[in-house]
Amino acid sequence: MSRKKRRGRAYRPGRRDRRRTAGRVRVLAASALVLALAAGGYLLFRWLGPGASSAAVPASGGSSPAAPSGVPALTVTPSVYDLGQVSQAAGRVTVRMAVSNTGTADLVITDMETSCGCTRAALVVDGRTGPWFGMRGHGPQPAGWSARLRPGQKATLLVEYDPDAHGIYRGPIDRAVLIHSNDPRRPQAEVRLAGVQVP
Ligand SMILES: [Cu+2]
Repeated sequence: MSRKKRRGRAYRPGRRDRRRTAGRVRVLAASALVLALAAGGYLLFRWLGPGASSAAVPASGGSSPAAPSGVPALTVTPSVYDLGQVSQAAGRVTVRMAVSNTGTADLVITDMETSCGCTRAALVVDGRTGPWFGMRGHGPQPAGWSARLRPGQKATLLVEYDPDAHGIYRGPIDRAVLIHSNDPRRPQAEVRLAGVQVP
């Protein structure tokens, strides 16, 4: 019964088709509006965006001014820090790694995390130490923090290892720190902490 009804309607041109056409026109108009807004937004971004602002700030590293098409690049040295022998009796150890923006646009570090509850990391930028980041779900994970490094700018990554975190432990240590940034080639850069825990 309802089948017949549907078939009947499908063959009858009229108000329904006009409505459908009007709907299509509306969809087309909405698509055009979205495209226009996107194009406008892009032009505004090119005009006011990070390229424009970093061009106003003299880049301390490169001789060429940061082009709008510049790319940030996070470099951390060393990529593996060997603690050697870590004495559990001596307690916590903190090491420093050199972080720099070797790219041609502002580097924005938005988050950090470690691979284990015994390890935490903080970034020192312009003499100011940021919050400590630990393992997701097992350590501090501050929200709303970010650090900006201009092209050529340097910072210091502090990594702290707590030998008491796993009770009495003897043996090899291999921990990682992940640095999340806008570096398109390495959005999650990993550095490692190695060593051997002894009494
Ligand atoms: Cu651990």
